[in-house]
Amino acid sequence: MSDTTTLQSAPTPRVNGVEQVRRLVTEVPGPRSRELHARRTAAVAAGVGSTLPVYVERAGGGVVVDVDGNSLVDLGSGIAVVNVGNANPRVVERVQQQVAAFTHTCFMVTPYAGYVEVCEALARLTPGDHAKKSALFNSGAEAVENAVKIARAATRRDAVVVFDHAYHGRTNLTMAMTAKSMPYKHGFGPFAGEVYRAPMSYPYREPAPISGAEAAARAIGVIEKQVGADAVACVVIEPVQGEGGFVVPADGFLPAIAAWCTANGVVFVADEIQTGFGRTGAMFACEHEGVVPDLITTAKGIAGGLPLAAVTGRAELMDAVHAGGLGGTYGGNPIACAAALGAIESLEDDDLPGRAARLGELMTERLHQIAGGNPQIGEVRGRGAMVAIEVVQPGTTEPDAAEAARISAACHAAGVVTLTCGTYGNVLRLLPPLVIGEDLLTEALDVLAEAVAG
Ligand code: PLZ
Repeated sequence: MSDTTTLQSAPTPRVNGVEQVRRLVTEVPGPRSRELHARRTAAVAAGVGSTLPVYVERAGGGVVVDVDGNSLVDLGSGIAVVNVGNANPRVVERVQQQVAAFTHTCFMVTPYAGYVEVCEALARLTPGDHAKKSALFNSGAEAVENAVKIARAATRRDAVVVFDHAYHGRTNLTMAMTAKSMPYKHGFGPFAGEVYRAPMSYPYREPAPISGAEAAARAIGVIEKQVGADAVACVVIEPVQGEGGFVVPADGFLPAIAAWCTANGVVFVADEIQTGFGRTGAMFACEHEGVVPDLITTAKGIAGGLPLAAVTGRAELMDAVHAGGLGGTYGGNPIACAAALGAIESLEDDDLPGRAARLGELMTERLHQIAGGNPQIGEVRGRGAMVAIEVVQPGTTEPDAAEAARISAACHAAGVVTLTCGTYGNVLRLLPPLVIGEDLLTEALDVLAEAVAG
């Protein structure tokens, strides 16, 4: 190597043609984004929001490039969707082949192999070694709706139990199952009946420390008194709550709820729509506590950005539904299935669950360091590459949504895409693509540190 080459810095890597850098060339959002935003405001319904109105031109690895040429670090993954990275090459290749072969026949009319292959992969990857079957849908909410249909058909019971801070979707039944009123439910009732809410294990917000087993006993007490065990078709729970604030229940909570379900003929449904496909450092979050759900709902990370969702579960439960009772025009669309097969291949071949664990350690360590000097950070929590800070009034546990919004906005202005969540709107969450470079993630955390410090 000559002297001149050693003086040059290593070229920044590219993924999908996207340089893996944070680089701002205009203010955020820039003029082109603002122009598009004005058109959008005239054409798109006001009820559809956007966290950060920069309009995207290209994305890959850990970077999103906007129409003004700004490169932003992606700590959102399109809400935990592009775990394998945006336009992941394996996804792109399979989608391109499929889209050129046929785009749609409807699995319910003339089926195709991709759907079957995705269901085979789900049977292999989801927790438990029992016989499993799956049905495919388009969105997370649709998967949750169908899990409830299956549980009701299998048990011939009506009641659905969900938890405080839960998020399960925006359709009528899933709005009823979602806890938070504004913005998800406000003004949209009446909601579906036979949905009951039990207290969650939310360690940071317990008035006094209680164990996972105690929190489960509290929830079970509510269910038995207010619903009756023999009326319950299913208990639906996110193993780590997503929209509700990245709430990680105390150890032992999930296994105790699952065991109670088994003992009472209740279907235990894990909603792994946000936690699934490597995000938490395991393929599915239930695995951290050895919980084997009867049914599991998946979406988001399953197909690298194409709309696909699934219900997977015990074959005898899945088969309890009469022929023709499950379906939909687009469920398991061939292009979405091709994308899923590419995404799953990448998750497994590149050990992305392992990478999630590593990225999680990196983020958690840094966030604890940041929290040390900034008393508005009440808690750092999460699992794997699903981590968050809960922002409070210093010295209290009083939620401070305005401060969380300020920190998030400061990150946006500096070219880092961050999201907030939580029942109280005071949780800043980090969900990087699992393929993000560690240097880039570290740089984004530097930006976050500065944003927190103000
Ligand atoms: N279950 C656990 O996280 C979707 C919602 C974004 P859909 N979460 C992101 C928003 O504001 O609409 C989600 C989830 C869990 C179900 C869903 C619903 O999945 O694909 O958005 O319907």
